Amino acid sequence: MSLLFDLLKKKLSGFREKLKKKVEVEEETVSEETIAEKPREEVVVEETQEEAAEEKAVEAVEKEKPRELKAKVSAASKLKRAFGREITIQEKNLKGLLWELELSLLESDVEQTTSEEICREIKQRLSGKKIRRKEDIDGMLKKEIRDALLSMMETEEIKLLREIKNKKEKPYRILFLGPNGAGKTTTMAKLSHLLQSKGLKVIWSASDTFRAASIEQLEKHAEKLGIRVVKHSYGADPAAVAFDAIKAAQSKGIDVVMIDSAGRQETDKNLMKELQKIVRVGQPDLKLYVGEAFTGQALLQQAQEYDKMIGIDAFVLTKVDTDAKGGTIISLLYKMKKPVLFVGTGQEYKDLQRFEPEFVLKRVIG
Ligand SMILES: Nc1nc2c(ncn2[C@@H]2O[C@H](COP(=O)(O)OP(=O)(O)O)[C@@H](O)[C@H]2O)c(=O)[nH]1
Ligand SMILES: [Mg+2]
Repeated sequence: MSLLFDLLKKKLSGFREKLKKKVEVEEETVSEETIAEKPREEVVVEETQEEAAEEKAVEAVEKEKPRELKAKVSAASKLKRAFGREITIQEKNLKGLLWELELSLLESDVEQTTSEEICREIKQRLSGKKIRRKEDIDGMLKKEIRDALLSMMETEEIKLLREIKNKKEKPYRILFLGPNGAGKTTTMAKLSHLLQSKGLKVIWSASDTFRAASIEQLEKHAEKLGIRVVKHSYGADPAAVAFDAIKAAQSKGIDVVMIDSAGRQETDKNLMKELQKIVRVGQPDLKLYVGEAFTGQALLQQAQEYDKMIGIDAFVLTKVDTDAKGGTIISLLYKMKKPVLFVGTGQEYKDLQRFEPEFVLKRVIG
């Protein structure tokens, strides 16, 4: 790391000197008063062959090192120390920063094409931008990167509580989708706990009739939370269970039905047919895809397949308390344009947080 920084420092100090000289020459001939009257002049930063060679050397060293965007933003922004009146940022000045950003994104598990597009967007935002002397360039660069990432993560907001309360014909129906072990059942329990704390009544449909012990697992949670489970036997038709649960909710005035489901491979045709039938019969208001936040590219592929076959309205990303780097969430939001409602932050009922984009930014760019 230190070798890398030495190279960067050398490169930036050469750059600084050059700018300083240029500005000093200008300031000898132009007084402060005339500067005020004159239209602003631009100092365009040119790159010498020497600098280009250094850049290559920096890149070679960087290839072997772990990266930290936080440090790199700050290093690249030393551009600022050049005391020009106004500097126009050119594409070539951004090469190093963008390269670093892309690697940081990839290391945070952002999918390849998404990270390329993010970098392109940031290049567009920054190229040609004029920087005034004394401007906080560290802050400016970070803000541009933040803004670009935020705009790429924008999705339509779903206010779940309001939707549940506004639904005229009770119950509100939520179908939980996603691969085995992703955390569907646990998330169902957490979300129920949350809704119960808001005074809503919940009932469950044990529509994972495939995996051994799934009904018992549901019943254990149900007992702790005081929730009724509608169940059939293993191997039964999951859509029929959902149908019964909805009927039970209608007759008892229960606000929300949560439908569990089995998660095998997304390529499993029978599973997809089973889920399509649950959708036909159960008419869910919300199809919630539960995925593990750290699975990266695989999560995106699975979710796209589920979306094609079943349709997804929103996501819950679980296990962010483990090694989730956050990049998966960026790719998911960018590629699928569907909101992430919650993130799972542990195994307890309370460990469900509303998703905020800041949460990802903190992890990805510091
Ligand atoms: N650390 C952590 N573990 C979780 C989280 N959500 C679920 N789990 C665990 O993941 C495992 C599988 O969860 P489960 O709900 O059975 O997944 P399902 O097969 O999709 O229904 C269980 O051991 C859960 O306790 C989370 O947010 N954080
Ligand atoms: Mg389950």
